Amino acid sequence: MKNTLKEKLARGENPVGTFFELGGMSVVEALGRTGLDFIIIDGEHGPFGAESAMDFVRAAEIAGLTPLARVQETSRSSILKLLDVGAQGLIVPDVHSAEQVRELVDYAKFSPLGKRGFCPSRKDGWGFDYPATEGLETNMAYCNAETLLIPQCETVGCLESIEEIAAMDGVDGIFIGPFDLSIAMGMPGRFQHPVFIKALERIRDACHAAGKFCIHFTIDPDLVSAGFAFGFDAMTYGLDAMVLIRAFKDVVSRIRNGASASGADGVTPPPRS
Ligand code: 3PY
Ligand code: MG
Repeated sequence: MKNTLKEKLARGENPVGTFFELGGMSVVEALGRTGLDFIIIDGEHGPFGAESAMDFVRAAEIAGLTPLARVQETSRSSILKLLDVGAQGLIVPDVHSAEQVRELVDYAKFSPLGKRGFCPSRKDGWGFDYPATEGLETNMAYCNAETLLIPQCETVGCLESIEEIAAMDGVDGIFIGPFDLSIAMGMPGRFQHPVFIKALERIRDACHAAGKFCIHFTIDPDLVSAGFAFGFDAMTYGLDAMVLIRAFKDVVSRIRNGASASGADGVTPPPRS
């Protein structure tokens, strides 16, 4: 299946996604009605394994969202399984070195880029979908191009090697983890600190010098546009659970303050006099 997130990035559009933590295919369907471009099925901080991720991938495909998945750990089987169930890109957390990323390329990309193990699987309709129908070499080249390997830059080791990592064949882009990166840099949550901003600039510039994309993450809705203005190619806003809580808190507080009772939400009729 063509990777629409990759196409949008290539066209210089500003894709926006969110972390999927709540579980449930109805949640994926609902997110498909929001205008978001991608979801990240979170196997690191979320509870999901490959089996439930497969169902969320299916739901995302139907809902018009690009299904990315964050792997639980940097092992061969974590990576292989999520790609085989059809995730169209992997976010890989807790990367510390270029060496480790070379290993990730081996796990995630077929020959000649890496050493990904092959078996007909859901990703290619168990051997019955294009490009499996065109032969193994075409299938492998197609998967290499259409499934994105995206290490996270969230450790000092990764930051220090970011130029080498971003330039590596098989690495499609970098995802910044601002929470862990700021913690690792000894400035937890101080996202406006000049040293932290310098680090963000370094990561962004390393990606762009290598012709790769750079995705950032924020839990502040007002910082999504600021992220694009800063030069990030895609933004991830929040977590589904957090956005749901915020939305209901807002509605409840408006109800308590009488705003919706007066018809101010444009939906609720004003009270009869
Ligand atoms: C971070 O900010 O560290 C992340 O990994 C986002 O989930
Ligand atoms: Mg992190």
